[in-house]
Amino acid sequence: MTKEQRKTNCHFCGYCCAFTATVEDGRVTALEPDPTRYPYDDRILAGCQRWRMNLDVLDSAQRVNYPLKRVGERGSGQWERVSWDAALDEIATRLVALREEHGAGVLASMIGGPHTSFWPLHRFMTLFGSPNNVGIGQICWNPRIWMDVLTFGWTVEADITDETGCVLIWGTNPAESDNSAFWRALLKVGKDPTTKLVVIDPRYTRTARAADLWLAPRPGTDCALALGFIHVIIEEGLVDRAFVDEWCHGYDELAAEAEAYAPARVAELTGVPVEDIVAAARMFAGPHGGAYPSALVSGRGIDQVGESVAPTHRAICCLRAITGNVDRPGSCVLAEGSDFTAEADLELTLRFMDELSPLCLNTPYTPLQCYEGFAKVEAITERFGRKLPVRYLTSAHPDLVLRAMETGDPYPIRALVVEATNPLITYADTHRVYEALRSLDLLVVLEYYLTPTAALADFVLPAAGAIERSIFQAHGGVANMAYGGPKAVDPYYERKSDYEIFRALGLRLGQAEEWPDATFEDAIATTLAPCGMTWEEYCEKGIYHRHPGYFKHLVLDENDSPRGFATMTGKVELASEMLDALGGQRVPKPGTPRKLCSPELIASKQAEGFVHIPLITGSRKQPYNASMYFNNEAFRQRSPYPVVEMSEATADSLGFTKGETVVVATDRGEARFILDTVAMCDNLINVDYGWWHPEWQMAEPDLGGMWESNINCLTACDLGPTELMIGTWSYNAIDCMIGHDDTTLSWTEKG
Ligand SMILES: Nc1nc2c(c(=O)[nH]1)N[C@H]1C(S)=C(S)[C@@H](COP(=O)(O)OP(=O)(O)OC[C@H]3O[C@@H](n4cnc5c(=O)[nH]c(N)nc54)[C@H](O)[C@@H]3O)O[C@H]1N2
Ligand SMILES: Nc1nc2c(c(=O)[nH]1)N[C@H]1C(S)=C(S)[C@@H](COP(=O)(O)OP(=O)(O)OC[C@H]3O[C@@H](n4cnc5c(=O)[nH]c(N)nc54)[C@H](O)[C@@H]3O)O[C@H]1N2
Ligand code: SF4
Ligand SMILES: [Mo]
Repeated sequence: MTKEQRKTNCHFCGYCCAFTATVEDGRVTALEPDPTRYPYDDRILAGCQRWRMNLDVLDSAQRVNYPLKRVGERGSGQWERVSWDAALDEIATRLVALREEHGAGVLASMIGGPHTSFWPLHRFMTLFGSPNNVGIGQICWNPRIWMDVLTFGWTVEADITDETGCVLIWGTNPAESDNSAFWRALLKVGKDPTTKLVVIDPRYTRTARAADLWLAPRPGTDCALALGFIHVIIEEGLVDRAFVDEWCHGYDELAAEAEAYAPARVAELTGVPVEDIVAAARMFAGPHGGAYPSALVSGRGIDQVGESVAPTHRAICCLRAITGNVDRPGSCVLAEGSDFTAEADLELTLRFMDELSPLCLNTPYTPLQCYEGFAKVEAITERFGRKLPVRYLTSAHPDLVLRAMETGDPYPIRALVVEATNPLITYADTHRVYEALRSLDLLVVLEYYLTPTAALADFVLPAAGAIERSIFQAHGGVANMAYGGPKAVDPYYERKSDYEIFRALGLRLGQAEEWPDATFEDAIATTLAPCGMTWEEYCEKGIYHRHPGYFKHLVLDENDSPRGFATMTGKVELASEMLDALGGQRVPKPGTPRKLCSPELIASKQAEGFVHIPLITGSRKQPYNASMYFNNEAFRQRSPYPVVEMSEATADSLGFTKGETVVVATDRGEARFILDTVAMCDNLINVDYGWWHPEWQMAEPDLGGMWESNINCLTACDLGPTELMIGTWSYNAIDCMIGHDDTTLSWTEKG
């Protein structure tokens, strides 16, 4: 018997904490936090409810351990265990036949949150010849990346230091979504009387509770709020004139736009009191304008508000710029591209741009989020040696991909690879996704578990998870940072890492030349080579990181002139020349919220006693993560059912009672929840997302109970009413009908 201690990492959230595994005869028998490696912090582990699950998940009875092939009707739950060779040979043969019949665009892929390295999938897709990668691109971080890049030439990070005078947290709730050093830092800021913490969120979250000032705008009105801050800062002479005069382009245009956003009007538009608008603007700008640096972090709350998403992010960028909070210590600092090979190069997309471009479905619908738009912006950032995360910034719009599946227009998409996502639960418009997936000729799902999505597959391929695969978390290459570490053991049973699976498939499709590294670890060693770190050093430290430094626009170029910003004008663009050139807005103007209830639905539901009300969905909560961890018994006991939240005053005035079952509906569909009352904006509801029953039979018609409390049965992703540069659809700031329901929710029958 052998017994060894091995370094490894957890991957139950994006933080990838370091652990030491005790390995006996190829099996992990114990796991202990590793205080020697990034990002060790005993408070993080104390606050984490998940890390002890690692051993159970590694050998859970519910894991898929062998390749499965569908033998019955699609969704019938009848599977045959097949060998890897049989599965991959058949998938490869069918893909080649489909490509011959319909062209390379016939294959699409879908991904989810940052659960694994997605570049092997995208390298496979690129070499196959298809640009049809659908993912979270338009609704998660991506709007921020785009607008940061168009305004500053690269993405911006908060640099919270002792000098920071104010931290503004906008539409993010790290208390629930990010149990990390960042949340710990905010708790410290909250307690520090010399640093102001401002939180902007319609709900009184744990993050809001830590704040000096909490602003609760009505969802989707944040762009008006940001323009209101800009208005106050200009009126009160708090603008950093020196920075604006020398380094900003389009100040007068922005000022003219902000003119119309006096606090009284903004208070009406947003529901935030005038005095709070003024106080927050003063706190961020500093008492004499630029007296101290301020940092700003935004999140998903403002990433998913459809038409308003780009202007909101742009207004926030302008707010940073006019207060001089750009690349100054303690403020908002421009990240740097990675010293190691960027994901854009690993995916090979840039190299095959010319072949992929003509098949790009997004052209001309979303002129920024498409291959042409990407190429225009990339040409500018490239001058500074920065490679943008192409897979996010070109991800195909789900409306267009679903349409190509449904109708064959403009060409048929007949096959789909799904990796580390559960689109029947997490993508918008479940009914539509369901019909489209059912209609496919070939659906391949790489998973840990038989999820509702996997239940519809032709092949389910068993994916290796953390501990049994190495981790290289690189944030798409927008920061000079990667972290993670080695696997402790080889995958259990016949599971394989995602890298192994796509390489094996690639080899069958004649891609051998482009997959020179036999293992993921070899591939990471190659990736790290340019920054001078070996794989062994990376495993030892758990991180590669280089701080980007400050005032980088002042670095002298070859002509001894300050190099400026990587934008069309070389300055921070308060008026965006690129958006203008693409047919978008030069300066930010708020859009209108997405309506999902037709007058007919409103009338018919009102007749049944329903109420028409604004809706936000999916605000993060521990212990779950999107559609994951519902199979954890302890979690289920602690957080037993999906909820709709509203304020007590709203419940009272609308006649709802805490604990009752309610039904929520739009034109797209409906779902049921248990009502809870919490501190939040009045006349608004917040609905959980991700809920299904992993313990139920994973076959039609129930598909793991996914129709009961799945909020994405109500949402939509159609292109028309979205933001038209990126194509962001709405998970927040939508409308719905809510009413009483006499049915007993299946979740409440248990126990
Ligand atoms: N209504 C609404 N919808 C939303 C959101 C919202 O707020 N509201 N949020 C959106 C956002 S921001 C995101 S990022 C998405 C998240 O959506 P998803 O990423 O689709 O959600 P998860 O439940 O995290 O799905 C992950 C699936 O991947 C599997 N998995 C985990 N790790 C691995 C791995 O290493 N390899 C493989 N092959 N599989 C793995 C898990 O078992 C799980 O079934 O949801 C989006 N959808
Ligand atoms: N526990 C848990 N943690 C997670 C995840 C998870 O599913 N569960 N998912 C991971 C992923 S994929 C992501 S992208 C991150 C997201 O992490 P966060 O950015 O923190 O995301 P949310 O909690 O969805 O949204 C933040 C806040 O935005 C508020 N909000 C909603 N609409 C608006 C609006 O119109 N304006 C403003 N100002 N605020 C609004 C909500 O009330 C919510 O409190 O979390 C990650 N961490
Ligand atoms: S914080 Fe995240 S990565 Fe760290 S132990 Fe918890 S779940 Fe795992
Ligand atoms: Mo996300």
